Amino acid sequence: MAERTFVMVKPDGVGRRLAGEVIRRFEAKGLKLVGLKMQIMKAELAETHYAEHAERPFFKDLVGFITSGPTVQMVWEGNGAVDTVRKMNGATNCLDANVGTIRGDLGLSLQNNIVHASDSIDTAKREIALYFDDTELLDYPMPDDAWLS
Ligand code: FUP
Repeated sequence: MAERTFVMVKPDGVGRRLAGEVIRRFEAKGLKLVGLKMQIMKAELAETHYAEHAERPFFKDLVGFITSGPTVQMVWEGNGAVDTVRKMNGATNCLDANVGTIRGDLGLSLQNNIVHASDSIDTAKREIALYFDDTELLDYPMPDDAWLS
């Protein structure tokens, strides 16, 4: 199976009406959308998602922010999907992110940085399983698959 990664549009991204812009960029790149949903995250799920940061001083703020409004969860598939999406998102702090990236073009904040994406194939597996059942992930051909392989 082609590589998959987990992406989430955060409450600032939804609130600033940028969910479509985020999706547009990954579609235009040639990645394939295989899962999509939205939810206002509960604190327990947010704490599990960000468990690696549990001891960090910004953890409470981060959980407060990510549970503060609607978020969009997606799974994107394609060659090198994990690294490709991380590059397209840009550096964590929007002020450090290169122009041309989502964060570099669309944000000014460290915490409110529009989008999350898995940082490795193992993380992607863990994060996809946190938000999606297997039945919610679609396996289908795209007419342009041959051009993107
Ligand atoms: P990233 O992998 O780019 O999502 O970034 P991290 O996993 O390092 O951090 C997760 C989130 O915590 C970031 F998206 C923003 C937030 N954060 C802060 O609010 N303050 C910090 O000092 C570092 C990260």
